Amino acid sequence: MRKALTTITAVALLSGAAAWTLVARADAQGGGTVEVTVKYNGKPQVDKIKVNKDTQQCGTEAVIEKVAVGDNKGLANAVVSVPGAKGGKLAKGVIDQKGCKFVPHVVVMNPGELEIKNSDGILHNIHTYSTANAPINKAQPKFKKTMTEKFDKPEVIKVTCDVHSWMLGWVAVTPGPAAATDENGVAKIENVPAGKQKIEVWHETLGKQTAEVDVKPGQVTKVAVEMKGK
Ligand SMILES: [Cu+2]
Repeated sequence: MRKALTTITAVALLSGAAAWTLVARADAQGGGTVEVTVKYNGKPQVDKIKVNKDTQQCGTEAVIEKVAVGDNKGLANAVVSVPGAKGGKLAKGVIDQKGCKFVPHVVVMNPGELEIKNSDGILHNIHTYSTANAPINKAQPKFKKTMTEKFDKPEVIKVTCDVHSWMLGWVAVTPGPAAATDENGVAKIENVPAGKQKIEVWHETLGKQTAEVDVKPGQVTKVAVEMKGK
């Protein structure tokens, strides 16, 4: 009896491994990576306000980057997505409240759970301005290190804190592959279906722009997008 069980387990393990190999191959053949460089020729827009609350964690000045421009005119914090592609495989969304800022400034996730951290160890109150998903207005006391909320519907959600008026973040819930640009304006979107695809770029201050790209399976296709000023 014991021997039979062992055999069944071994067969189950083997077939599991075979299925995994097939899936991995389908990915490599079916999709490619798109490296998008988003540029902006205009000036950075940065607001600075004095802080006189929780200064030990927040500091005495809050810097609000409405348009963050890095080296070579690269635009940070833009969301780059593929509206025509479904079935995203992005990592679980995580946002932290650290130094009385939302980190990262823009979270990109597929529909599902968002982990909300409180590294500051002070009272924050997360407030979302969503329409497709149920809005959240919830205190996160200093002892509560993590909360989890669900965002099942695709939309870009503005996030603020009712305790610290300057805190601002964004959660982009997208059904397919997507990414946010880094400080140099570069975003790598993985698992993009091969063929002609429309790429959409969204920025909180500069709005939307689109580009066309021909995705080659298993390869990195580069595309540059320039955002127009508002
Ligand atoms: Cu706060």
